[in-house]
Amino acid sequence: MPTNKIGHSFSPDSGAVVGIVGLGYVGLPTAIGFHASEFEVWGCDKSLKVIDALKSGLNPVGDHELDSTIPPYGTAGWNLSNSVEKIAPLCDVILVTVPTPITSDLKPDLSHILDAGDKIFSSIDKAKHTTIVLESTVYPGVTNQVWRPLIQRYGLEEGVNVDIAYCPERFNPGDTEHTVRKVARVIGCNNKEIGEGLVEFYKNLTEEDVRFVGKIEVAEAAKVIENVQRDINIALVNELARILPAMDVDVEDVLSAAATKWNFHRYTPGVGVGGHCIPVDPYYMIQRAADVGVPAGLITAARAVNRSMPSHVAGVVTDLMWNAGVPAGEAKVLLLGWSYKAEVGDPRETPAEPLAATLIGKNISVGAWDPHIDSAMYPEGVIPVDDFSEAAGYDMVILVTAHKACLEIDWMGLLDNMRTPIVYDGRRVLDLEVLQSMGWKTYAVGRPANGN
Ligand code: SAJ
Repeated sequence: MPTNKIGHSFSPDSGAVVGIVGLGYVGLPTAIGFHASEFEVWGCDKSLKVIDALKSGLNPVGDHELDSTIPPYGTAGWNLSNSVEKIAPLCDVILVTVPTPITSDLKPDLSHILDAGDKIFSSIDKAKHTTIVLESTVYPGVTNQVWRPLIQRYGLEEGVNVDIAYCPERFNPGDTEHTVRKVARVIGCNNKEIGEGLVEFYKNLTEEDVRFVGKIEVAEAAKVIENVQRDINIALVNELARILPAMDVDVEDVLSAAATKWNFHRYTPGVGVGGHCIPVDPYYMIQRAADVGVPAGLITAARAVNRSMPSHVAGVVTDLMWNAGVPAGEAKVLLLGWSYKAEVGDPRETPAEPLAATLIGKNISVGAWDPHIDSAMYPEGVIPVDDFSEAAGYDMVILVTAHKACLEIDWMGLLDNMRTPIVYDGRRVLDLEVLQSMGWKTYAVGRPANGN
Protein backbone atom coordinates (compact mmCIF):
# COMPACT_ATOMS: atom_id res chain seq x y z
CA MET A 1 0.00 0.00 0.00
CA PRO A 2 1.67 3.28 -1.10
CA THR A 3 2.18 5.65 1.78
CA ASN A 4 3.19 9.25 2.24
CA LYS A 5 6.53 10.12 3.85
CA ILE A 6 5.36 9.48 7.40
CA GLY A 7 3.85 6.07 6.60
CA HIS A 8 0.24 7.19 6.57
CA SER A 9 -1.32 4.96 3.95
CA PHE A 10 -4.33 7.21 3.36
CA SER A 11 -6.53 4.47 4.78
CA PRO A 12 -8.99 4.66 7.66
CA ASP A 13 -7.13 2.05 9.69
CA SER A 14 -3.90 4.05 9.37
CA GLY A 15 -5.56 6.79 11.40
CA ALA A 16 -5.33 9.26 8.52
CA VAL A 17 -7.35 12.38 9.37
CA VAL A 18 -9.19 14.00 6.44
CA GLY A 19 -10.07 17.69 6.24
CA ILE A 20 -12.60 19.08 3.73
CA VAL A 21 -12.52 22.84 3.17
CA GLY A 22 -15.81 24.07 1.68
CA LEU A 23 -19.03 22.23 2.58
CA GLY A 24 -21.22 22.97 -0.45
CA TYR A 25 -22.69 20.70 -3.15
CA VAL A 26 -19.33 18.94 -3.51
CA GLY A 27 -17.62 19.24 -0.14
CA LEU A 28 -20.51 18.14 2.04
CA PRO A 29 -21.23 14.79 0.31
CA THR A 30 -17.47 14.24 0.13
CA ALA A 31 -17.08 14.77 3.90
CA ILE A 32 -20.06 12.51 4.59
CA GLY A 33 -18.65 9.87 2.22
CA PHE A 34 -15.21 9.75 3.82
CA HIS A 35 -16.78 9.68 7.28
CA ALA A 36 -18.94 6.77 6.17
CA SER A 37 -15.68 5.06 5.10
CA GLU A 38 -14.58 5.37 8.75
CA PHE A 39 -12.07 8.19 8.35
CA GLU A 40 -11.74 10.81 11.07
CA VAL A 41 -13.18 13.83 9.24
CA TRP A 42 -12.94 17.57 9.86
CA GLY A 43 -15.52 19.45 7.79
CA CYS A 44 -14.76 23.16 7.48
CA ASP A 45 -16.74 26.03 6.01
CA LYS A 46 -16.21 29.75 6.51
CA SER A 47 -19.97 30.23 6.86
CA LEU A 48 -21.08 29.85 10.46
CA LYS A 49 -24.61 29.42 9.07
CA VAL A 50 -23.46 26.26 7.29
CA ILE A 51 -21.62 24.94 10.35
CA ASP A 52 -24.52 25.70 12.69
CA ALA A 53 -26.98 23.99 10.33
CA LEU A 54 -24.81 20.88 10.19
CA LYS A 55 -24.38 20.89 13.97
CA SER A 56 -28.18 20.81 14.14
CA GLY A 57 -28.20 17.91 11.68
CA LEU A 58 -29.73 20.10 8.96
CA ASN A 59 -28.68 20.11 5.29
CA PRO A 60 -27.38 23.58 4.29
CA VAL A 61 -27.19 22.83 0.55
CA GLY A 62 -30.02 22.50 -1.95
CA ASP A 63 -29.42 18.85 -2.80
CA HIS A 64 -32.13 17.10 -0.78
CA GLU A 65 -30.59 13.69 -1.50
CA LEU A 66 -28.22 14.52 1.38
CA ASP A 67 -30.91 15.30 3.95
CA SER A 68 -30.89 11.85 5.55
CA THR A 69 -27.12 11.25 5.33
CA ILE A 70 -25.79 13.99 7.64
CA PRO A 71 -24.22 12.42 10.75
CA PRO A 72 -25.62 13.75 14.04
CA TYR A 73 -23.16 16.23 15.56
CA GLY A 74 -21.06 14.41 18.16
CA THR A 75 -20.87 11.23 16.09
CA ALA A 76 -17.40 9.72 16.39
CA GLY A 77 -15.09 10.96 13.65
CA TRP A 78 -17.50 13.71 12.52
CA ASN A 79 -15.98 17.11 13.40
CA LEU A 80 -17.00 20.56 12.20
CA SER A 81 -15.35 23.97 12.33
CA ASN A 82 -15.45 27.31 10.55
CA SER A 83 -11.70 27.79 11.05
CA VAL A 84 -9.29 26.39 8.47
CA GLU A 85 -6.36 27.33 10.70
CA LYS A 86 -7.81 25.15 13.46
CA ILE A 87 -8.34 21.99 11.42
CA ALA A 88 -5.39 22.10 9.01
CA PRO A 89 -2.69 21.08 11.55
CA LEU A 90 -4.84 18.08 12.56
CA CYS A 91 -5.12 16.60 9.06
CA ASP A 92 -3.05 14.23 6.94
CA VAL A 93 -5.08 14.95 3.80
CA ILE A 94 -6.99 18.16 3.10
CA LEU A 95 -9.48 18.35 0.22
CA VAL A 96 -10.32 21.83 -1.04
CA THR A 97 -13.82 22.09 -2.52
CA VAL A 98 -14.39 25.83 -2.72
CA PRO A 99 -16.28 27.74 -5.46
CA THR A 100 -14.51 28.79 -8.67
CA PRO A 101 -16.98 31.23 -10.24
CA ILE A 102 -16.31 33.79 -12.95
CA THR A 103 -16.16 37.54 -12.44
CA SER A 104 -18.62 39.97 -14.02
CA ASP A 105 -16.20 40.40 -16.93
CA LEU A 106 -16.17 36.62 -17.43
CA LYS A 107 -12.69 36.03 -15.99
CA PRO A 108 -11.90 33.10 -13.63
CA ASP A 109 -12.26 34.05 -9.96
CA LEU A 110 -9.51 32.17 -8.07
CA SER A 111 -9.88 34.13 -4.85
CA HIS A 112 -11.45 31.25 -2.91
CA ILE A 113 -8.61 28.88 -3.89
CA LEU A 114 -6.03 31.47 -2.87
CA ASP A 115 -7.77 32.17 0.45
CA ALA A 116 -8.13 28.49 1.32
CA GLY A 117 -4.52 27.80 0.32
CA ASP A 118 -3.19 30.69 2.38
CA LYS A 119 -5.01 29.51 5.48
CA ILE A 120 -3.93 25.88 4.93
CA PHE A 121 -0.24 26.36 4.11
CA SER A 122 0.20 28.86 6.93
CA SER A 123 -1.14 26.45 9.52
CA ILE A 124 -0.43 22.80 8.56
CA ASP A 125 1.85 20.71 10.79
CA LYS A 126 5.08 20.26 8.81
CA ALA A 127 5.80 17.02 10.66
CA LYS A 128 2.62 15.46 9.26
CA HIS A 129 3.69 15.87 5.62
CA THR A 130 0.15 16.82 4.71
CA THR A 131 -1.24 16.22 1.23
CA ILE A 132 -3.50 18.98 -0.03
CA VAL A 133 -5.86 18.13 -2.91
CA LEU A 134 -7.72 20.73 -4.94
CA GLU A 135 -11.08 19.48 -6.29
CA SER A 136 -12.59 22.72 -7.60
CA THR A 137 -12.81 23.14 -11.36
CA VAL A 138 -9.97 25.30 -12.70
CA TYR A 139 -7.94 25.74 -15.86
CA PRO A 140 -4.65 23.88 -16.37
CA GLY A 141 -1.89 25.39 -14.25
CA VAL A 142 -3.96 26.99 -11.49
CA THR A 143 -3.07 24.58 -8.69
CA ASN A 144 0.66 25.13 -9.15
CA GLN A 145 0.34 28.82 -10.05
CA VAL A 146 -1.75 29.75 -7.02
CA TRP A 147 -0.41 27.37 -4.36
CA ARG A 148 3.34 27.07 -5.05
CA PRO A 149 4.06 30.71 -4.04
CA LEU A 150 2.20 30.04 -0.79
CA ILE A 151 4.28 26.91 -0.14
CA GLN A 152 7.43 29.00 -0.51
CA ARG A 153 6.03 31.90 1.56
CA TYR A 154 5.38 29.62 4.51
CA GLY A 155 8.76 27.86 4.39
CA LEU A 156 7.37 24.56 3.16
CA GLU A 157 8.99 22.30 0.57
CA GLU A 158 6.95 20.24 -1.88
CA GLY A 159 7.81 16.56 -1.66
CA VAL A 160 9.64 17.11 1.65
CA ASN A 161 6.97 18.28 4.14
CA VAL A 162 3.94 18.90 1.94
CA ASP A 163 2.43 17.61 -1.31
CA ILE A 164 -0.25 19.06 -3.57
CA ALA A 165 -2.51 17.23 -5.99
CA TYR A 166 -5.59 17.76 -8.15
CA CYS A 167 -8.66 15.52 -8.25
CA PRO A 168 -11.53 17.23 -10.10
CA GLU A 169 -14.98 16.95 -8.64
CA ARG A 170 -17.50 15.41 -11.05
CA PHE A 171 -20.54 16.20 -9.02
CA ASN A 172 -23.83 16.49 -10.79
CA PRO A 173 -26.58 18.24 -8.82
CA GLY A 174 -29.84 16.34 -8.77
CA ASP A 175 -28.24 13.23 -10.25
CA THR A 176 -28.70 10.25 -7.94
CA GLU A 177 -26.80 7.97 -10.33
CA HIS A 178 -23.43 9.77 -10.37
CA THR A 179 -23.04 10.69 -6.71
CA VAL A 180 -19.61 11.25 -5.09
CA ARG A 181 -19.75 7.58 -4.10
CA LYS A 182 -20.48 6.39 -7.61
CA VAL A 183 -18.39 8.49 -9.96
CA ALA A 184 -15.04 7.85 -11.66
CA ARG A 185 -12.17 10.10 -10.55
CA VAL A 186 -8.76 11.10 -11.98
CA ILE A 187 -5.82 12.28 -9.91
CA GLY A 188 -2.95 14.50 -10.98
CA CYS A 189 0.08 14.87 -8.73
CA ASN A 190 3.67 16.00 -9.18
CA ASN A 191 4.72 13.09 -6.93
CA LYS A 192 3.81 9.69 -8.44
CA GLU A 193 3.94 7.82 -5.11
CA ILE A 194 1.56 10.29 -3.46
CA GLY A 195 -0.64 10.22 -6.57
CA GLU A 196 -0.94 6.47 -6.30
CA GLY A 197 -1.55 6.74 -2.56
CA LEU A 198 -4.43 9.10 -3.35
CA VAL A 199 -5.86 6.54 -5.77
CA GLU A 200 -6.16 4.13 -2.83
CA PHE A 201 -7.54 6.99 -0.72
CA TYR A 202 -10.33 7.94 -3.15
CA LYS A 203 -11.22 4.27 -3.62
CA ASN A 204 -12.62 4.54 -0.09
CA LEU A 205 -15.04 7.14 -1.42
CA THR A 206 -16.18 5.88 -4.81
CA GLU A 207 -16.86 2.40 -6.16
CA GLU A 208 -16.06 3.57 -9.71
CA ASP A 209 -12.71 3.78 -11.51
CA VAL A 210 -10.00 5.92 -9.84
CA ARG A 211 -6.72 6.47 -11.66
CA PHE A 212 -3.49 8.45 -11.45
CA VAL A 213 -3.18 10.35 -14.75
CA GLY A 214 0.22 12.03 -14.28
CA LYS A 215 1.05 15.64 -13.55
CA ILE A 216 -1.50 18.02 -12.07
CA GLU A 217 -2.17 19.88 -15.35
CA VAL A 218 -3.43 16.68 -17.01
CA ALA A 219 -6.19 16.26 -14.43
CA GLU A 220 -7.00 19.99 -14.46
CA ALA A 221 -7.36 19.99 -18.25
CA ALA A 222 -9.41 16.76 -18.29
CA LYS A 223 -12.05 18.21 -16.01
CA VAL A 224 -12.42 21.56 -17.71
CA ILE A 225 -12.61 20.12 -21.22
CA GLU A 226 -15.30 17.66 -20.12
CA ASN A 227 -17.54 20.65 -19.64
CA VAL A 228 -16.18 22.58 -22.61
CA GLN A 229 -17.14 19.66 -24.84
CA ARG A 230 -20.66 19.67 -23.37
CA ASP A 231 -21.04 23.42 -23.92
CA ILE A 232 -19.94 23.08 -27.57
CA ASN A 233 -22.34 20.18 -28.18
CA ILE A 234 -25.23 22.14 -26.70
CA ALA A 235 -24.25 25.20 -28.75
CA LEU A 236 -24.47 23.13 -31.94
CA VAL A 237 -28.08 22.10 -31.29
CA ASN A 238 -28.94 25.65 -30.19
CA GLU A 239 -27.54 27.03 -33.45
CA LEU A 240 -29.50 24.40 -35.39
CA ALA A 241 -32.58 25.46 -33.39
CA ARG A 242 -32.24 28.84 -35.06
CA ILE A 243 -31.34 27.65 -38.59
CA LEU A 244 -33.77 24.77 -39.17
CA PRO A 245 -37.05 26.56 -38.36
CA ALA A 246 -36.06 29.11 -41.00
CA MET A 247 -36.18 26.18 -43.44
CA ASP A 248 -39.56 25.20 -41.98
CA VAL A 249 -37.99 22.14 -40.29
CA ASP A 250 -38.29 21.23 -36.60
CA VAL A 251 -34.85 20.76 -35.02
CA GLU A 252 -36.12 18.02 -32.72
CA ASP A 253 -37.29 15.96 -35.70
CA VAL A 254 -33.84 16.31 -37.24
CA LEU A 255 -31.92 15.51 -34.02
CA SER A 256 -34.08 12.46 -33.33
CA ALA A 257 -33.49 11.22 -36.87
CA ALA A 258 -29.73 11.84 -36.60
CA ALA A 259 -29.65 10.05 -33.23
CA THR A 260 -30.43 6.79 -34.99
CA LYS A 261 -26.74 6.83 -36.03
CA TRP A 262 -24.60 4.76 -33.69
CA ASN A 263 -22.21 7.51 -32.59
CA PHE A 264 -24.41 10.60 -32.76
CA HIS A 265 -24.52 12.30 -29.35
CA ARG A 266 -28.01 13.61 -28.62
CA TYR A 267 -28.37 17.02 -27.00
CA THR A 268 -31.46 19.20 -26.72
CA PRO A 269 -31.83 22.87 -27.66
CA GLY A 270 -33.20 25.14 -25.00
CA VAL A 271 -33.80 28.61 -23.70
CA GLY A 272 -30.18 28.68 -22.50
CA VAL A 273 -27.33 27.03 -20.62
CA GLY A 274 -27.12 27.66 -16.87
CA GLY A 275 -25.44 26.34 -13.78
CA HIS A 276 -22.08 26.73 -12.13
CA CYS A 277 -20.28 24.32 -14.48
CA ILE A 278 -21.13 24.36 -18.17
CA PRO A 279 -21.46 28.13 -18.76
CA VAL A 280 -18.48 28.83 -16.46
CA ASP A 281 -15.75 26.30 -17.17
CA PRO A 282 -15.21 27.28 -20.84
CA TYR A 283 -14.12 30.75 -19.69
CA TYR A 284 -11.36 29.08 -17.70
CA MET A 285 -10.11 27.37 -20.84
CA ILE A 286 -10.46 30.57 -22.90
CA GLN A 287 -8.41 32.46 -20.32
CA ARG A 288 -5.69 29.81 -20.24
CA ALA A 289 -5.52 29.62 -24.05
CA ALA A 290 -5.12 33.40 -24.15
CA ASP A 291 -2.34 33.18 -21.56
CA VAL A 292 -0.39 30.82 -23.81
CA GLY A 293 -1.23 32.79 -26.94
CA VAL A 294 -3.32 30.14 -28.71
CA PRO A 295 -6.78 31.21 -29.94
CA ALA A 296 -9.83 29.33 -28.59
CA GLY A 297 -12.19 30.36 -31.39
CA LEU A 298 -14.54 27.37 -31.25
CA ILE A 299 -14.87 27.45 -27.46
CA THR A 300 -15.52 31.20 -27.56
CA ALA A 301 -18.06 30.92 -30.38
CA ALA A 302 -19.97 28.16 -28.57
CA ARG A 303 -20.23 30.34 -25.48
CA ALA A 304 -21.57 33.19 -27.62
CA VAL A 305 -24.26 30.95 -29.13
CA ASN A 306 -25.43 29.64 -25.76
CA ARG A 307 -25.34 33.07 -24.12
CA SER A 308 -27.48 34.46 -26.94
CA MET A 309 -30.34 31.96 -26.48
CA PRO A 310 -32.28 33.86 -23.79
CA SER A 311 -32.39 37.06 -25.86
CA HIS A 312 -33.17 35.06 -29.01
CA VAL A 313 -36.13 33.41 -27.28
CA ALA A 314 -37.24 36.78 -25.85
CA GLY A 315 -37.38 38.19 -29.38
CA VAL A 316 -39.29 35.20 -30.75
CA VAL A 317 -41.92 35.19 -28.00
CA THR A 318 -42.37 38.96 -28.20
CA ASP A 319 -43.15 38.70 -31.92
CA LEU A 320 -45.52 35.81 -31.23
CA MET A 321 -47.48 37.92 -28.75
CA TRP A 322 -47.62 41.00 -30.99
CA ASN A 323 -48.76 38.79 -33.93
CA ALA A 324 -51.46 37.33 -31.65
CA GLY A 325 -52.77 40.82 -31.06
CA VAL A 326 -51.50 41.24 -27.48
CA PRO A 327 -51.43 45.01 -26.89
CA ALA A 328 -47.88 46.34 -26.45
CA GLY A 329 -47.26 47.61 -22.94
CA GLU A 330 -49.89 45.29 -21.49
CA ALA A 331 -48.30 41.90 -22.16
CA LYS A 332 -47.86 39.49 -19.22
CA VAL A 333 -45.61 36.43 -19.41
CA LEU A 334 -45.38 33.57 -16.89
CA LEU A 335 -42.09 31.66 -16.61
CA LEU A 336 -42.57 28.04 -15.57
CA GLY A 337 -39.34 27.23 -13.74
CA TRP A 338 -36.47 29.49 -12.79
CA SER A 339 -33.70 27.07 -11.68
CA TYR A 340 -30.94 26.35 -14.22
CA LYS A 341 -31.74 22.63 -14.23
CA ALA A 342 -34.67 20.33 -13.55
CA GLU A 343 -35.21 18.95 -10.02
CA VAL A 344 -32.67 21.24 -8.38
CA GLY A 345 -33.27 24.63 -6.74
CA ASP A 346 -30.24 26.47 -8.10
CA PRO A 347 -30.54 29.85 -9.85
CA ARG A 348 -26.81 30.20 -10.65
CA GLU A 349 -26.36 31.46 -14.24
CA THR A 350 -29.95 30.48 -14.99
CA PRO A 351 -31.07 31.59 -18.50
CA ALA A 352 -34.34 32.63 -16.86
CA GLU A 353 -32.60 35.74 -15.56
CA PRO A 354 -31.49 37.28 -18.92
CA LEU A 355 -34.75 36.10 -20.49
CA ALA A 356 -36.78 37.92 -17.84
CA ALA A 357 -34.56 41.01 -18.04
CA THR A 358 -34.96 41.21 -21.83
CA LEU A 359 -38.74 40.84 -21.62
CA ILE A 360 -39.00 43.43 -18.84
CA GLY A 361 -36.85 45.70 -21.02
CA LYS A 362 -39.57 45.38 -23.66
CA ASN A 363 -42.12 46.59 -21.10
CA ILE A 364 -43.52 43.07 -20.64
CA SER A 365 -44.59 42.02 -17.14
CA VAL A 366 -42.86 38.80 -16.03
CA GLY A 367 -44.12 36.37 -13.37
CA ALA A 368 -42.24 33.23 -12.30
CA TRP A 369 -43.27 29.99 -10.63
CA ASP A 370 -40.68 27.45 -9.51
CA PRO A 371 -41.46 25.13 -6.57
CA HIS A 372 -37.71 24.53 -6.04
CA ILE A 373 -36.84 28.23 -5.74
CA ASP A 374 -37.50 30.46 -2.74
CA SER A 375 -39.41 33.61 -3.80
CA ALA A 376 -36.68 35.79 -2.26
CA MET A 377 -34.23 34.47 -4.87
CA TYR A 378 -35.96 36.21 -7.80
CA PRO A 379 -34.33 39.40 -9.11
CA GLU A 380 -35.94 42.81 -8.91
CA GLY A 381 -38.83 43.16 -11.37
CA VAL A 382 -39.81 39.49 -11.53
CA ILE A 383 -43.14 38.81 -9.84
CA PRO A 384 -43.03 35.56 -7.81
CA VAL A 385 -46.12 33.39 -8.28
CA ASP A 386 -46.39 31.35 -5.08
CA ASP A 387 -49.84 29.89 -5.55
CA PHE A 388 -50.08 28.59 -9.08
CA SER A 389 -53.91 28.56 -9.05
CA GLU A 390 -53.77 32.36 -8.78
CA ALA A 391 -51.77 32.71 -12.04
CA ALA A 392 -54.31 34.63 -14.13
CA GLY A 393 -54.43 37.09 -17.00
CA TYR A 394 -51.21 35.97 -18.67
CA ASP A 395 -50.66 36.17 -22.43
CA MET A 396 -47.98 33.51 -22.59
CA VAL A 397 -46.47 30.71 -20.52
CA ILE A 398 -42.81 29.85 -21.19
CA LEU A 399 -41.45 26.54 -19.93
CA VAL A 400 -37.93 27.44 -18.78
CA THR A 401 -37.04 24.51 -16.49
CA ALA A 402 -38.22 20.96 -17.10
CA HIS A 403 -39.08 20.28 -13.44
CA LYS A 404 -41.55 17.39 -13.17
CA ALA A 405 -43.78 19.82 -11.24
CA CYS A 406 -43.82 22.19 -14.24
CA LEU A 407 -44.77 19.46 -16.69
CA GLU A 408 -47.56 18.24 -14.43
CA ILE A 409 -49.37 21.50 -13.73
CA ASP A 410 -53.14 21.75 -14.34
CA TRP A 411 -52.86 22.88 -17.95
CA MET A 412 -56.63 23.04 -18.43
CA GLY A 413 -57.01 25.17 -15.30
CA LEU A 414 -54.25 27.50 -16.41
CA LEU A 415 -55.76 27.74 -19.89
CA ASP A 416 -59.03 29.01 -18.38
CA ASN A 417 -57.09 31.74 -16.52
CA MET A 418 -55.02 32.92 -19.50
CA ARG A 419 -55.87 36.15 -21.34
CA THR A 420 -54.15 34.77 -24.47
CA PRO A 421 -53.60 30.97 -24.49
CA ILE A 422 -50.03 30.80 -25.81
CA VAL A 423 -47.45 28.29 -24.51
CA TYR A 424 -43.77 28.29 -25.51
CA ASP A 425 -41.78 25.14 -24.71
CA GLY A 426 -38.25 26.37 -23.97
CA ARG A 427 -36.93 22.87 -23.23
CA ARG A 428 -38.71 20.72 -25.84
CA VAL A 429 -40.25 18.44 -23.22
CA LEU A 430 -43.99 19.21 -23.51
CA ASP A 431 -46.51 17.20 -25.52
CA LEU A 432 -47.57 20.07 -27.77
CA GLU A 433 -50.21 18.06 -29.60
CA VAL A 434 -52.06 17.34 -26.34
CA LEU A 435 -51.84 20.99 -25.33
CA GLN A 436 -53.04 22.09 -28.76
CA SER A 437 -56.03 19.76 -28.45
CA MET A 438 -56.91 21.56 -25.20
CA GLY A 439 -56.97 24.91 -26.99
CA TRP A 440 -53.43 26.18 -26.40
CA LYS A 441 -51.55 27.89 -29.23
CA THR A 442 -48.26 25.98 -29.03
CA TYR A 443 -44.73 27.09 -29.91
CA ALA A 444 -41.27 25.81 -28.99
CA VAL A 445 -37.57 26.53 -29.36
CA GLY A 446 -36.33 25.17 -32.67
CA ARG A 447 -39.87 24.52 -34.01
CA PRO A 448 -41.27 26.44 -37.00
CA ALA A 449 -43.76 29.07 -35.80
CA ASN A 450 -46.39 27.71 -38.14
CA GLY A 451 -46.22 24.38 -36.29
CA ASN A 452 -49.80 24.95 -35.09
N1 SAJ B 1 -28.65 21.81 -21.29
C1 SAJ B 1 -29.20 22.02 -22.56
N2 SAJ B 1 -29.20 21.00 -23.45
C2 SAJ B 1 -28.68 19.77 -23.15
C3 SAJ B 1 -28.11 19.58 -21.86
C4 SAJ B 1 -28.11 20.60 -20.94
O1 SAJ B 1 -29.67 23.11 -22.86
O2 SAJ B 1 -28.73 18.88 -23.99
C5 SAJ B 1 -28.63 22.92 -20.34
C6 SAJ B 1 -29.39 22.62 -19.05
O3 SAJ B 1 -30.73 22.99 -19.16
C7 SAJ B 1 -28.65 23.50 -18.04
C8 SAJ B 1 -27.23 23.53 -18.58
O4 SAJ B 1 -27.29 23.14 -19.96
O5 SAJ B 1 -29.17 24.81 -18.03
C9 SAJ B 1 -26.28 22.59 -17.84
O6 SAJ B 1 -26.93 21.35 -17.78
P1 SAJ B 1 -26.11 19.98 -17.38
O7 SAJ B 1 -27.02 18.86 -17.64
O8 SAJ B 1 -24.80 19.99 -18.04
O9 SAJ B 1 -25.97 20.07 -15.80
P2 SAJ B 1 -24.84 20.68 -14.87
O10 SAJ B 1 -24.53 22.10 -15.16
O11 SAJ B 1 -25.24 20.33 -13.48
O12 SAJ B 1 -23.53 19.85 -15.30
C10 SAJ B 1 -23.10 18.80 -14.49
C11 SAJ B 1 -21.64 18.67 -14.83
N3 SAJ B 1 -21.00 17.84 -13.85
C12 SAJ B 1 -19.79 18.20 -13.38
O13 SAJ B 1 -19.20 19.20 -13.74
C13 SAJ B 1 -19.22 17.30 -12.37
C14 SAJ B 1 -21.45 18.06 -16.20
O14 SAJ B 1 -20.07 17.70 -16.39
C15 SAJ B 1 -22.29 16.82 -16.35
O15 SAJ B 1 -22.09 16.27 -17.66
C16 SAJ B 1 -23.74 17.21 -16.18
O16 SAJ B 1 -23.88 17.65 -14.80
C17 SAJ B 1 -24.68 16.03 -16.45
O17 SAJ B 1 -24.24 15.05 -17.06
O18 SAJ B 1 -25.86 16.18 -16.10
